[in-house]
Amino acid sequence: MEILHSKPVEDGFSMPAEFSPHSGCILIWPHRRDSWQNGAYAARTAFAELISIISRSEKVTVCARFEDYDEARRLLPAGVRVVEMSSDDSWARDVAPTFVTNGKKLRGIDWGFNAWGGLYDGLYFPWDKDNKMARKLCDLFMADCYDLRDFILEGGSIHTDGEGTLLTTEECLLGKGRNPQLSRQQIEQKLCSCLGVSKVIWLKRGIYNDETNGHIDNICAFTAPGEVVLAWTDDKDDPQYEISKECLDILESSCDARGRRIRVHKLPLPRPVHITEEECQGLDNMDGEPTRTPGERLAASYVNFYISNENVIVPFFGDENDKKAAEILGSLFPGREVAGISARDILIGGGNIHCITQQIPAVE
Ligand code: KQY
Repeated sequence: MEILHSKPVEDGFSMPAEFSPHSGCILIWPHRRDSWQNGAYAARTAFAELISIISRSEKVTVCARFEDYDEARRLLPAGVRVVEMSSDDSWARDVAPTFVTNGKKLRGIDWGFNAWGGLYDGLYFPWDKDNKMARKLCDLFMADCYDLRDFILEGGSIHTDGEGTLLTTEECLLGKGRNPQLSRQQIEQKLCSCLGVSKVIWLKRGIYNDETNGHIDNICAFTAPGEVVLAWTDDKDDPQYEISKECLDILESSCDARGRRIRVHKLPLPRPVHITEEECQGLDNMDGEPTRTPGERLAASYVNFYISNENVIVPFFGDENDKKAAEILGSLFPGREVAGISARDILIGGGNIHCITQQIPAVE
């Protein structure tokens, strides 16, 4: 595996859309006791269910710490590969490589990772094991690796349509915790030269109370070139309303890289989800402090789905909108079957299905 210091675009590489074919998917077995309640046991059940659905149509690799390997191996289907790898937490979307291809070869991008904001407003310290995962995974997959460690970026903060357009949020990419030394224009330039896009659509903010500083993958996602789903509420008293309306206005007045007007499909949100006292008691303290407060609103959204080769796997929250969200996504992905996963135990960790997966694009 070679470490590359050029930029993917100058080598003819770009990032395909998630709805393009995959050769596999990477996840990390959850273990962090201040992220996942009850020693991560409940989350492990949800991860195992998700992994088993993805593995119907993709080769899944799960990274597990030395001390968790036996349990992961026991709980996961035989066709899933479990490899020992150290990690600080379990967000493959953000710490695994962003894969780029030239159609024939696969390469990975190793962005800098600082736990969603470093010493400014990051969520844990240290994060050095997570920051080394992208490079180790490139090695595992024999994919040459672009060294972009001087640029802080998480996979959950970008979505591409594979045809030159990228979606992101100002709240995240222009925040003080990532790359405060770079201007918006310089950040846009970096995205274009690394991912093969020529048009960046900047939404202002992500889901209300999202601790990632508003990752795009929780509020808006491409379902096809020129088409997106947007997390939506009609409740004007919900602080989310103003955020989603602002996104809608931007999207409806935007064209993509190929000049198409963006078509927006509203995906209803579940009723607000709040963490309970009992759930908080199941979380260990971090540096002596609780990581969540009883009653805190969690960043629940159906937009945080994963598109596998044969399924669209959607978080369910035990809400009346679970069915509606599944129906909408089913109509937008006619060739794939929608599968719902009871995702509360993943959500308590601060993200959802999309955040714990990283697709590996298929190449010839
Ligand atoms: O949503 C994500 N991509 C990651 C969430 C991290 C939460 C850490 N508690």
